[in-house]
Amino acid sequence: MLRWTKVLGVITAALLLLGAFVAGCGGQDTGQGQGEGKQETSVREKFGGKIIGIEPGAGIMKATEKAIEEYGLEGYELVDSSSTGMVAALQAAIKDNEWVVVTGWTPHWKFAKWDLKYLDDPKGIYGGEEEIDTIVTPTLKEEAPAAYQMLDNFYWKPADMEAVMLDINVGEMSPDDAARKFIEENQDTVKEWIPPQSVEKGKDKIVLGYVEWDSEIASTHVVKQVLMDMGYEVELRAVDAGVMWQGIGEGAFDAIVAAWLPTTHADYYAKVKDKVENLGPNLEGTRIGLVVPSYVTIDSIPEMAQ
Ligand code: PBE
Repeated sequence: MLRWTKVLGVITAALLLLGAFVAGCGGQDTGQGQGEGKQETSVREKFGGKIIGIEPGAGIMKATEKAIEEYGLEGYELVDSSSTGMVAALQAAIKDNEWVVVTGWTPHWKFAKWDLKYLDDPKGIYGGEEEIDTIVTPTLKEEAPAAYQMLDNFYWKPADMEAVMLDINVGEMSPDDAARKFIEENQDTVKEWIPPQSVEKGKDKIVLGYVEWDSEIASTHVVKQVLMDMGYEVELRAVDAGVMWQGIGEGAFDAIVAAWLPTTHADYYAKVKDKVENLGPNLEGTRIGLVVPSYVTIDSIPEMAQ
């Protein structure tokens, strides 16, 4: 027979356990909005006092140093990393639902993979919309007229570049395979880049300099494959941003398709401007800035100082 004292005992024990559980949950809170004596976690603490950067030579790193100064973010450390390191930090934080702020840019496949947002930049430190220009060495026009014309005609849309980036980074294709796939699937676009047969090929080999940013891996490999289809031998040289600009300035490279202008690479460009030929944009509508997962509850860079 069921005894009431026993039933009451079980209920009491259950209530006590529930009470302990609720108290335990409260204790694990971040402390935000809690009673006296507990400090609110600052925005800076939530970000671990870090901004996850990429390679030191990138324009976005210089812009971020300036942003730290202009917005009074001295408590933050800008961490040197790489494009892959930045994405890995983003991925790890998102997995744990933690706050993270990274140097980010568009076009980039990370926006297709995760729900992310740019922090507003009211002082315009990161500049507005930009373009990516194609820059060649001034002798290329005579040395390889067909390659020169192809590079001059090369123009695509952010969505095109994103498709190639996604195949490489999410689809795990090699950059060359992803470039070939793009060419096969976009024959009308690619046809417009290739000059008529009557244009002279000139020298056999074309050297392209680039930096291993995801966006530039995509564009440079597409150009490589198209030039190869035109009968050129193409050598790609993956270097630092500084070396890329120096290389195109000194004629060590025939071309680069990775000039983010007018802001991101302004300093680099100013140094070589008179020694190169700028063939204009190959893509328009780029952006750089500080990027966070959408669940981060601040919306602007000045709020990072809180
Ligand atoms: N990026 C991608 C480069 C240009 C291309 C934005 C990382 C930079 O910051 O220099």
